[in-house]
Amino acid sequence: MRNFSKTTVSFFLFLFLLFLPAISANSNPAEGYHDYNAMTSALKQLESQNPQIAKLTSIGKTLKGRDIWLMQISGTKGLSPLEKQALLICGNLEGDHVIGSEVALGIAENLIKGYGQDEKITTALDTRTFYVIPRLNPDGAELFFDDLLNEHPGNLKPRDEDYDWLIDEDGPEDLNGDGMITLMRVKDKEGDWIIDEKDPRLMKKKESGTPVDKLYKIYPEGIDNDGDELYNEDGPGGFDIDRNFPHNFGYNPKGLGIYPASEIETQSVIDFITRYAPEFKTQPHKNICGVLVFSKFDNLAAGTGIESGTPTFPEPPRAEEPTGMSRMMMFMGRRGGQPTEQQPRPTDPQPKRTNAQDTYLFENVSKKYKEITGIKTAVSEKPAGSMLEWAYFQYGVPTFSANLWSLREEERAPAAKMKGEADADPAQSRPAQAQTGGMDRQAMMRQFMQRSSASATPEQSTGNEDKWLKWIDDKNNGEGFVAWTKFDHKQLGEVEIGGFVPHVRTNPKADQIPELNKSHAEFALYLASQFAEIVLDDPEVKKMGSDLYELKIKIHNKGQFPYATAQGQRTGNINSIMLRLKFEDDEKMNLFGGAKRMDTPTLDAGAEKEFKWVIISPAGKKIDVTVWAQNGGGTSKKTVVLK
Ligand SMILES: [Ca+2]
Ligand SMILES: [Ca+2]
Ligand SMILES: [Ca+2]
Ligand SMILES: [Ca+2]
Repeated sequence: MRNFSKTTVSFFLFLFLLFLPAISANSNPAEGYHDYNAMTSALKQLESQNPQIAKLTSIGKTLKGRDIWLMQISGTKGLSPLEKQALLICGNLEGDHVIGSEVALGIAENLIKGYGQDEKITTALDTRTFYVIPRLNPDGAELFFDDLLNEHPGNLKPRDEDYDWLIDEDGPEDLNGDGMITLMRVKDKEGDWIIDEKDPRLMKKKESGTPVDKLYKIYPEGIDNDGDELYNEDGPGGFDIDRNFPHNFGYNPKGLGIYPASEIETQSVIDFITRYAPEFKTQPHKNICGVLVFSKFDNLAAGTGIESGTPTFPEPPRAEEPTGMSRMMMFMGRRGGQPTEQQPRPTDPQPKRTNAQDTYLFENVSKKYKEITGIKTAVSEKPAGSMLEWAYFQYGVPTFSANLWSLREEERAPAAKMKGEADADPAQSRPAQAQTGGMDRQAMMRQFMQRSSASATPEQSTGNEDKWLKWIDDKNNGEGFVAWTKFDHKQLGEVEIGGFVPHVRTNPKADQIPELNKSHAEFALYLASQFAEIVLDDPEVKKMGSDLYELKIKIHNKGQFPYATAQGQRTGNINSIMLRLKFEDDEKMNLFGGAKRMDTPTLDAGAEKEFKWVIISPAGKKIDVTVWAQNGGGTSKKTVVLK
C-alpha cells in the first residue's frame, strides 16, 4: 500500500510537471533569430536586390549538407574586390553562439543597404572589401532552433565519446518536461559537490571534512540509455570548431577534433583565406588585412591582446621513464649503470601571448571598440585552438573577437575591471555547475568531461555563476534559472532537477540585436579604415654630374595600422613591401651600387622610408618605379625622367 501511494504521488507530480512549461512560459531564446532557412533567404535576398555590390558564395558544405555562406561586399568604384584590402568577419563558430551570426548578418545588411545612402559606408565599400561568413557552424546552430533547449557548442559529426564502440548512444532527456535540458543533482556519499550556502541554487566543490551526507553528484538531465552507469555521456556528436584551429591545439580529441583543422567548417574558412587559385596565379584572398570574429572569446570589451588558454597536451615522457626507443639507445650506446642525462622538457614553440610589439595595436582597438559600442567589459575564457588565435598567431593579421553577450560592468566587481580577474582562467575558479556536470561516475568520465568544453553534456558554465544569478534576479525578472525540484529518477532514485536555462548566458533576447548590429557595423567600418596604406611619394631626381644622377624615393604609411604586425613578420605570411626600378634602357643605364629591388618587411603607421640610388645614365632616360604592398593598398607606379 505504502509503495502504491508513493507511485500515485509521483504520478501526480509527473502530471504537474508536464504542464509546467505552460505555467512558467519562459520565452523561447530563438525567437527573432534566423534559423538556417531564414538565414539563407535573408542572404539570397540581399544579394539579389544588390547584385552590384553583394556576391554570395558557399565556401563549404557541412556534414548535414548545409552551405557555409560567404557574402562578399564591395563598392562599384575603385579597385576590383580582390585588389581592395579586406576585412573578414566570421560568426557563430560555436554552434550555440547564434548571436554571432545575427550580428554578422546585421553588419552585412547595414553595409549593403547603406551603400550610396551613407557617405561613410560608400567610401568604405569603394576602398575596401568585406567578407562576411555569418554562420560558420550551421549544423550546430540549427539545434538552437529545436523545441528542446540544450546547449550544443559543436558541429554534428558523430563521435564515440566514451569509447564503448557505440556512437551517440546516450543523449540527454528532458525528464521533467520543462522543454529544456538542465542538470540533476543527487545525494551521493562519493560525490564531489556540496550546496553553496551563500546561494543554495549553486553547487561548489566539497571541502575537507564535509560530512558525507552533504555530498552530491551532478549529471546532465536524463537517463542512462545504454546501461553503462554513465548518464548522457554520448549524445549528438560534435567537435567545437572554435577549438579546432591549428594553433595551440590540444591532444585531447574530445570536442577539439581529431587533428587540427579536422572539421569541414574549419577547413572551409582556412581554405578560403589561404587557397592558391590557378586562375589568378596567386592566393586571391591574401587581401585580407584584418579579421573580426564573433565567438565566445573576447579580446575587445574583455581585454587587450590575445592570451591563449592551456590546451591539454600530454605529459612528455620523463628521462627516468625511458620509452622503447630511448631504452634501446641506452642499451646500444651506454654501459649499464651509467646515469642518463636529464632531458629538458620540450617547450611548446607556439606563442601564447600577443607579441609585445603589437600590444599597443590591440589596446587602441579595444579602446575604440568600447567607445563605439558602449560595451565596456566582457567575461571571456582564454582561447585555445580558436580562430582568434590562428588568424593572428599563424596568419599574422590583426584579429579581434567580441562575444557580444556577457556579464556587463555593473555585474562585475570594480577591481576586476582593471585586469586580473577578467583574465583569470575560469577552469581554475569555476563553481560546480561549470564542470560540465562533474560526471564522477567513473574516472574516465571525469577525465574527458573536464578536459573538453564541447562534450555532449550541457555546457552550463561561463564561470561567474553567482553574478549571472544576480543578473537574472535583478535584471531579467528572475527568468533564466530553473529552481531545483525533486524528481523520482527510475535509475538514480530521488534527484533534483534544475540549473541555468540553456542559452540565457550565451545569447541575448532578440530585441537587443538591432542595437548590436548598428554599433558593430560602425566598429567594422572603423576597423577596415585602420589598415595600412603605403603611399609612393613623387620621386626626386638630382643631377650630380654629367650622366650621373641621384634618385630618391620615399614611401610612407598613411594608415593607422602597421603594414605588418610583429607577429605577421614572424610568421612570414605577410609579403614584404617591394620597391622595384625598371630602366628604359638596360644597356646604357647602370646602378652605381645597390639593387633595383628593395624589400621592406613593414612600415609603422605614419612612418616613412627613403631609398636612394646613384644612376649612371644618359640624360632624358626614363625609370619606372613600382611599389607593391599587398597588405597596404596594392600596387603604385610612377615614372621619372633623368634630367
Ligand atoms: Ca559511445
Ligand atoms: Ca528539463
Ligand atoms: Ca555509453
Ligand atoms: Ca550511458
